Amino acid sequence: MTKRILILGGDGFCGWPTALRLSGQGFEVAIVDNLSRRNIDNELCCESLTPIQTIGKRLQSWRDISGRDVPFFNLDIAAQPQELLACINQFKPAAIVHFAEQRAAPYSMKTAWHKRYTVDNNVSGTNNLLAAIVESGLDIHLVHLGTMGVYGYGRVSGAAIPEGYLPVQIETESGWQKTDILHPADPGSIYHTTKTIDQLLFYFYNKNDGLRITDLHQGVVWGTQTPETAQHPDLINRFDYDGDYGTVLNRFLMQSAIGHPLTVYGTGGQTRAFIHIRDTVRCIQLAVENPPAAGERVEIFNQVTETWTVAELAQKVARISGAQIRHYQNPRKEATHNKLVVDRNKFMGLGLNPTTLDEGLLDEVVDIARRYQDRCDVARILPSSRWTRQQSLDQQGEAAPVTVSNQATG
Ligand code: NAD
Ligand code: USQ
Repeated sequence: MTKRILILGGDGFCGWPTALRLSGQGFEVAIVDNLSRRNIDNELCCESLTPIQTIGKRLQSWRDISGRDVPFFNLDIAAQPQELLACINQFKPAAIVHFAEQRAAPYSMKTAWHKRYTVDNNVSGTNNLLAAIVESGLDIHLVHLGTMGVYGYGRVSGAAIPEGYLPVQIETESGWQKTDILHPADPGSIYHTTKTIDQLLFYFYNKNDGLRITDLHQGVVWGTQTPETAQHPDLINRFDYDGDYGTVLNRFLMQSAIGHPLTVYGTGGQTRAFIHIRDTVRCIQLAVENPPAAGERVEIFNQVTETWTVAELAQKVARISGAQIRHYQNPRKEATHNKLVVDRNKFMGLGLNPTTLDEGLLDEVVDIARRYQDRCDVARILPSSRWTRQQSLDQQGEAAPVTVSNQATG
């Protein structure tokens, strides 16, 4: 029998290409989404740089092109637990991929309301899902999209971040005992904090109910299209570029296409982990195809392919496009410089062949950012959320540029 997979958050940036990939690979896929991300576009008065179609049009076009049907359930997993359970009981998935959370760190720090919304939505959604899986009595493998931000970004400089568990030795009455603990959490925003709470929920439901769970600690995703979304304009993936939802590399690519200076926050010495959207969908397929055995602890993978400083990214984009680099006062509270070494052997061991920055970069600039540059609202580019009350008072109005250069200073 074909494996059934329910994709929660399947209308989003990572969820949509994943749904198409798995459907195209012969899995029976259904999508759950409450379209909240599209409502947030309305709230922020900003749209995807790419002209994304309604979910109905997307699914109709996919049916026409592939001959495959993907049912859609419009429901809020944080607010409609009974409907979520009914959906699981009706579709009877072998695996559920959980993307359905508010995922922007700046949006989560905007106001007290945004902090409450992010915690309520993400933590309740994950708990409702876990409770529903238990209540269904079905043997379902849960694959969740976590974040590298649960670890902080290299608290012990130069020490590799392990895949979830840290081996430690604890002194006991009878000597030193070895054990594994979850790597200490060190979130840098309310959004990242919700992912650290998710981890504890997974730990508990795995221990108590024996749920089979894979948590994928993913880095910043860049790029837009996958082979499936590129098949027809109606299938195009979303491309966020605004100060809240746009992530750093896609923002730089878009900025270079429209002649805006690259917006480096602070020194640019922040090192982060990155992965192309094509590798995101491959990793999720690998995770779905390699579930932990019954009784095994929560499986944790680091879903990243390379690490760069923000300044290095800006320099790369400036070199290929001639863009100017501008340093702005950092709207966030984060280390000015950090080293980041990440253990990522598990996906490599399962056969992932990563897309690196240098291969894909030009294509993304030319094909997407330039093609849709007329849709960009320049007023949405600079950041509008601040991490602390003091920063809000100090950096009122537009983010102030602090230096301008043709080369980031790093
Ligand atoms: P996205 O906002 O584009 O997609 C999330 C989708 O979930 C949206 O379509 C939204 O409408 C839906 N959703 C949110 N809350 C919901 C709810 N309560 N009920 C039903 N649907 C709901 O985000 P994305 O970039 O696709 O990220 C997906 C997941 O991957 C997130 O959990 C995020 O934390 C994680 N992640 C993303 C990145 C990245 O760079 N984009 C990196 C690491 C991890
Ligand atoms: N940054 C800039 N200029 C910009 C935008 C960002 O210098 O114009 C800097 C930020 O200060 C930060 C770094 O770039 O140091 C990364 O910021 P980002 O917005 O690209 O990524 P982040 O806020 O960390 O969040 C994104 C996703 C989130 C995911 C996370 C993975 O939105 O869902 O969990 O990446 S990770 O960063 O590995 O935790």
